[in-house]
Order: sequence, then structure tokens, then C-alpha cells
Amino acid sequence: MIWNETKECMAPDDLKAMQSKRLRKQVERMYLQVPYFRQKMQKLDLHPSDIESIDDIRKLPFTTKEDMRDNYPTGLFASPLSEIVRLHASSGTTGKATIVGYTKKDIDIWTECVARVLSMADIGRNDIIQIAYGYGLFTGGLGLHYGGENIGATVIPMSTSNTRKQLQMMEDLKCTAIACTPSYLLHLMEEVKAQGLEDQICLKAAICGGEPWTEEMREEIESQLKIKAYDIYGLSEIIGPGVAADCKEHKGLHIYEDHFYPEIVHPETLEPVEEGEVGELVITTLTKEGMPMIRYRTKDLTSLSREKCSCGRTMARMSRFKGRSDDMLVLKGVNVFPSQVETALLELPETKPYYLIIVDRVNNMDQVEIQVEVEDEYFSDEIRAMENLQEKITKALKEAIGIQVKVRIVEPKTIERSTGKSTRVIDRRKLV
Ligand code: DLL
Repeated sequence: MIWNETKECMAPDDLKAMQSKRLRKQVERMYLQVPYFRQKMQKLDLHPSDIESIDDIRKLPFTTKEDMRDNYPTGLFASPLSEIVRLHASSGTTGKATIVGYTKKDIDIWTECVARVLSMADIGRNDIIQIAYGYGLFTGGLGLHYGGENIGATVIPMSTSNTRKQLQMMEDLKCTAIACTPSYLLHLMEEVKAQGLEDQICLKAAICGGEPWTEEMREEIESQLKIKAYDIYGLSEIIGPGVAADCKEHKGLHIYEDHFYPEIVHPETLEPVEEGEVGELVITTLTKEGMPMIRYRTKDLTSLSREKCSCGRTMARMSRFKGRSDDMLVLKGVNVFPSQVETALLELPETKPYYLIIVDRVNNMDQVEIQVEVEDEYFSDEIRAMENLQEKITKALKEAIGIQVKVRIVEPKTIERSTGKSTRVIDRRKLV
């Protein structure tokens, strides 16, 4: 594929020279166009001429979600609105959404990045791709849509919801690929099984992302649907989906470093961590025009490897995302990520990957209940059997997360199915 050879397999020195040139240009432009950024640099006694190479990036200030809120709605734009052709907004659940703007060139770059992702998954002009990410302010739908059209695939803009129609389209139009959140794919999978449609489905690949999911979940999806599932990462503040994705080797997500420069820092000290160590991903956009970002703190936790991948690509790889630093729960003093619960449940044959962690504080003590669904054949009215199963799940979860939790087996299909990003945690401690 043209994408791989020309752009994704650059020699490290050529890539570094390109990144340095692009960073210098980006900083100069932002210094001129974005007063907030200029003031931040001035406070650090920094001038664009101090930035000569990509290695100087550490001199630059970080950008955070708060900076975006302080400059709501368009204060961080580096292009006038007359050059902005599209607006999206982040899917933040608290406070005001943050608005992001794209020039025509930004849309072209975004499209190319998503096209690279699809090519990496062997999706091409002979494929029919069903886009079941939300269209609208969320970047998932339109991001995948433009990328799909760019490689010449036939794109079906389904958006989320209406599962019955999704399955009908999938069956009637013989879709070969689907793009949606992993939790929605799980739900679709469940319906395919329930309706006995396994033999009518022609899917060969799924492009899943938008929320954390585990390697165990990827393998479950692959074996149940007999397809290949790929992980796509991105965030609206940077561009949307297509910042990084995994190749057939599934040994980390290649980040498109010619456009997005990654750093991994310690989430508290903000100092760089050693290669391979987990920390917070910080991204600098090297080519974005509408709303460039310098050292944006994503809060996403991952590690970076610069070792060449066996697929031949030279772009750095990020390990599968463990979650966000703000998703981490401190339960009874122990750090717990929902992804650890998911891994443990997928390892047990009796449980399904549907769960809900409910945390409360009673008499100053954390109380944790994990609601779990089990495979239909294991759910019964027989109290003894359910108690044994409950004990088994409790033990597996204690081994995985290090604390004793109360497990509640709930009836099949009790936990809400998600069509977009799923809710895994209800933390009532924050509500009091
Ligand atoms: O979720 C963009 C996207 C759409 C990516 C479709 C992939 C597919 P936001 O709504 O701004 O943008 O949310 C970005 O979602 O900071 C991560 O915390 C999380 N996230 C996105 N992709 C992944 C992934 C889109 N593959 C936030 N693994 C990010 C883990 C992910 N977390």
C-alpha cells in the first residue's frame, strides 16, 4: 500500500528532521496567531527562535483541558473562522464541551490518517464498511466516513443506535467491515447470536476504539465473530480517530508521528519516563492549522516503544491503553482500573464482559459492588449454584485487583447495553 511505503516506514533521521521543521513552523505560527500561547511562552521567557529541533519540545509549556475551557469556544484557534470548514466538540461529560476547529487541510490530513488505519486492516475499495460510530459533534462517525471514502470503500453512514436496522444492513448489504466502539460491537454480537444470524454475516474486520478495551476483549470479539479486530485511537482535541492504530501484529498502536509527536510523562512530576514505562501520553500536533496543540496532556495512560515493528513500520508504537488517569479508582486505598475487571471476567468461561462497578462510602469506608452478568446457561434459580459461582468470581476479582469486593450476579441483559462509549463505573463517593 502506498501509505506504508512512503510515510509509515521513514528512516528515523528523516523523520526527526521532518518533525523538527514542522515543530518550528508550528510554534512560530502559534506565537503569532494565538495570544494565550504567546503569553504562556513569554512567561517562560521563551521565543520561537529557542525551538530548533524536536528535542527542544520539552522547553515548551503543556496544554490542558482547562486551557481549552479558559479559552472557550475558539480562543485557541490559530486560523480565522473564514478558514475553518468544520467544528466538532469533545465528548466530555462534565462542564461545557470543548470546541475544535478544522481547516480544509486539517480535514485532508485527518482523512489520510484514517485511510492509513483502514489500509493497515486490509480494508480497500472492494469493502463495504458500516460506520456505527455516532455522527455529529463526536468525531467518530465523520472521521471514519471520510477515511473510508478516501480508500474507495463503500461507506454506509449508519451512526449509532437502531440495532435491528444495523443488523439488517449488515446482512442485506453484505458488509465486510464495521467501525464502532468495542462495547457496541459486543452488543451487536450478542444480537447476531440471539437472532441466529451468524451464517448471514460477512464481516471480516472491525475497527474499534473511542474507549478503553482489553486485549482479552479483542480476542473474544475475533473468536466469536471470526473476524479481525483492530484498535483505533484518537481524541477530538488532537484531530479525532486516526491518531494511532494497531497493525496485524497487534503489538501496540502505531502513532502517526509525522503529524502527532508523542511523549510519555509521569502524570504527577510531568518528567519524561523511560521508554517502555507507563505514563501519561502528551501529544503535539505538527501540521494542524485550525487548532494546533502543543504538548496536550491527554490523561491517557500508555507506554511507548521505538523498536521497529515486525510489520515493517517504523512509527513508534504505544501499548494498548490502560485507561485514563482520571478513570483510575482508588478503592480501599488500592489503585484499580476498570480494564483489570474486564480482563478477569473474560478469563472466566461463566462470565460475560458486561459489568458495572458501583462504589459507595459507608461509615468512612469504601464499599464496592461489582454487578456481573453470566452466560445464560450458568444463570439459574438454584441458590447453591449461584453462590458457588459468586464465590468463584469474587476470588478471581480479588486476584486481579487485590481487594475483596461484593459480587452481584444480575440477570442476563440487566446491564445497560451501550451504542457509544460505555459506562463502567458509578462512583457515588463523588456525589456526596
Ligand atoms: O473518542 C475519537 C475516536 C472515535 C477514537 C472513534 C477512536 C474511534 P473523544 O470523544 O474526544 O474522541 O474521546 C477521546 O477516548 O482521550 C481516550 O481516553 C478514549 N479513547 C479513544 N480511543 C481509544 C482507544 C474519540 N482505542 C478519548 N483505547 C481519549 C482507549 C480510547 N481509549
